[in-house]
Amino acid sequence: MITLDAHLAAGRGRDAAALGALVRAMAAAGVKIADELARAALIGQLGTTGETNVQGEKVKKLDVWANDAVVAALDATGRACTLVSEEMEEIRHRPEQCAGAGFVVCFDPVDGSSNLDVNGTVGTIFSLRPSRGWDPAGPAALGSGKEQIAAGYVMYGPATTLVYTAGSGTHGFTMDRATGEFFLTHPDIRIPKKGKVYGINEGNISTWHPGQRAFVEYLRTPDKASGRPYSLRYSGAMVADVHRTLLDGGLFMYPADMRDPAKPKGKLRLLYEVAPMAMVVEQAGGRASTGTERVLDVKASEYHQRAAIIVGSPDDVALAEEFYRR
Ligand code: FDP
Repeated sequence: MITLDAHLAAGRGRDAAALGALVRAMAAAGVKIADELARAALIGQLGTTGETNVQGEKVKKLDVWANDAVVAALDATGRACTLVSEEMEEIRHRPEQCAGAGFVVCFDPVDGSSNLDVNGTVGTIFSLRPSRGWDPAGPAALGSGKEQIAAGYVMYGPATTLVYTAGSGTHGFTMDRATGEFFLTHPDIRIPKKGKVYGINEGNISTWHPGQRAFVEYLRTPDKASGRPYSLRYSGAMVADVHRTLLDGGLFMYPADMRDPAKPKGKLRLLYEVAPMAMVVEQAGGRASTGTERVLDVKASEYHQRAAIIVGSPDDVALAEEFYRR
């Protein structure tokens, strides 16, 4: 079986070596995080630190620990010019790591933190953009999600899985727990054109756009010919819900809160959740939309900007967009 190392070594393009080093670093951090998660209840690593972050959320011990693990692994590559993390209010810019093929790495060390204390699935999401000519003074210079040259995630479930794309297909690897080595188990993933499952937090229904409400109502309405009703699955961790959607088809949605229609509010973060997952799914033949535009066209104006996402099978996402237009 092909290892992640061999797969990355076969990468082409002028930044392939640096890109390979950074994806390997994410895998190395993933091995450590998987181990820490498995022991967390035994070594006092569950629960919160007692601090509250800028978003007013309680900081979990494992969020901080995993952030440090990812930063250390990326730093060791010498290519991590700028780091943008969900767990760091400020970006971390290291000019000495920007020479040649330096990268902006955006990451969420533990996605789905609310699952941590209940032994649920969580993940780590990452996105790489070239730092060439980038002005660290402003996120606008990052451009849209189309500037990403690689993106992926590690999922800590019954098995630890790494899925990544460097712009030519989406590939899945499974970690051998005995050695920490990742093997290619899901080469060139192709998402089904249409699915049978949708994932969304329906508790938020009163805040949705009318098109979103009508679309979910449509998915729930029986009609044999079009394969309805769809089933609902929602894990509370974007990584787990997107992974299921990637393999089985259907939709994962976190739409905007439209209580003030003039100010739609997404929940998930554009740079290290929404844009990377959009690239991963598009590279597998899927689509990702905010409901009204392609996710990868959205430009960041803030590092911790939030955005809506409807991601999954191409026919299902296209239909969702149609409901938003009605
Ligand atoms: P969490 O807040 O637990 O870290 O990253 C945000 C995220 O999890 C996603 O992983 C998940 O899909 C979503 O939020 C869950 O939010 P709700 O609890 O509002 O459904």
